[in-house]
Amino acid sequence: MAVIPKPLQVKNGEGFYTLNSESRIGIQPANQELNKIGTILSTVLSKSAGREIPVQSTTDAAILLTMNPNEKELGEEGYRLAISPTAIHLTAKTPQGLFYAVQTLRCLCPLQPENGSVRIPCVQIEDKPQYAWRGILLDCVRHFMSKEFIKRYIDLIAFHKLNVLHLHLTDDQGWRIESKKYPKLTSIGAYRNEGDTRYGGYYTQEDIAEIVKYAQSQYVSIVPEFDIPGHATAAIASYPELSCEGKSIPVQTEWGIFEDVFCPGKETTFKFFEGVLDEIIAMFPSPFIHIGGDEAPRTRWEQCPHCQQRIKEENLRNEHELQSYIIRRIEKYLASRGRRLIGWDEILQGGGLPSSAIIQSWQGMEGAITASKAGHDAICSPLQFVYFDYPQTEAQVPSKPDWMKLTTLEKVYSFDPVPQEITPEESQRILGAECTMWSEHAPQEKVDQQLFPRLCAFSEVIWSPPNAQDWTDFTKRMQTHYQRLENMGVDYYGRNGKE
Ligand code: TNX
Repeated sequence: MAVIPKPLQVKNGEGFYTLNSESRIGIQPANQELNKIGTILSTVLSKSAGREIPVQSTTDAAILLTMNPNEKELGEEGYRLAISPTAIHLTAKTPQGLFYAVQTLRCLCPLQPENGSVRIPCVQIEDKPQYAWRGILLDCVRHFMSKEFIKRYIDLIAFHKLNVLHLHLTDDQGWRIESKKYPKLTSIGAYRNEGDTRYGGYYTQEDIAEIVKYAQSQYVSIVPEFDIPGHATAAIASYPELSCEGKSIPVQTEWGIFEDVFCPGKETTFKFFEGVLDEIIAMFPSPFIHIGGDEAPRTRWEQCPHCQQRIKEENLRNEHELQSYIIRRIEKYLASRGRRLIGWDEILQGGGLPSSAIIQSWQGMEGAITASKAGHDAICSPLQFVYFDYPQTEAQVPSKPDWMKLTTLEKVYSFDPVPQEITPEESQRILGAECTMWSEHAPQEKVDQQLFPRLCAFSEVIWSPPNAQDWTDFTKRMQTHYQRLENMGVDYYGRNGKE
């Protein structure tokens, strides 16, 4: 049985359920949401069987999807899947749990029907995830990713039972989201010069609505990131008054960290933050908004009379405290609108952060350790384990200094999102983990080869309990899973599906 991520409990049975001309999918209760899940299951089974397996509002069907609010021990995302020679029962407390039961059933269907018959092995599975936050970041800035591409990724991550898609939407090299209030953010900020051509693109508010809706149908929540106060060149190129110097600068064409950041000395900058955040809040229903906070040089602030004035007026000791002043103000603003702030681990610098702010730890696990000890929730994205822009095979390592970045499949599989240094109580604040796909060196056609198969290992280390994790067993299951990826057109390892 080659299910990835590995389920919590599996009891193998005898024999098979064989899809036949009588096979029907029944749903209970008969409501719209379950009907949608029934349709997803019908698509999977019909494709496998080569004929339509219909969905009906009945309990009298061999394949039965049941939602039962009393199944408390399954939690919000767990499910039970029982396959016998005569029936397939999928049970959960929530629609999301049923959706994951369907994903597991997809892994149990044969890759190809044998002599035209689809046989599904008898088994009893009870499953639920270890962590609630199972995410991936796509950087749609350094290279733009089309709406269709994002939707394809929503399918791929949901199949691996991930539930958060963090979209990195603003940076030095582009601004990728339409603002009606600040139209130059896209008319200027969405494009950069690459030789004689203009490279870029952005999502309209309608595109975002479509992506958000699609993600909801796959139980994926989209967390938008608007990077403040650094990685701001594209915004400053659009509205130069947002920087300390107010000089006109182009959208960046190089990768790196840049000194022109937002000017927190001027009130107009905060007006801008709030205006953009209002639009982001209206577009994304997620309770969480990511405001970046990473890699913000303080050099301009040191020279800026507005910033120095702010430091004085607010009794701040230095520019680090000025950064935390920004984050605190934004946190309050978001909280007043019912949203929680997430920021990269740099937002801990300068202190004074309210405990409701969530820390995403990327420079190792230190951010998560400090955060959880200080009462913050944390998401773990240590670059040593889950930076999938780093090479995954020796062949992908471009040059010597990059050897330390080599992050093999086995290394990803060894990742544990709970740092050793924290107490069991503090570990409750580790919401989960997120892998990242920074795209400086990955235009969208190269994203598959960076993410796969590492995303499969990642899904297992955050879904399955540590005692179910076993590298040898995982690599065996992957042999079947590679064929599934191939069937889905995933270019794992950049081999176009060929080992
Ligand atoms: C660090 S992770 C960054 C990104 C880069 C990435 C490249 C983080 C908060 N900042 O801006 O794309 O490294 O690996």
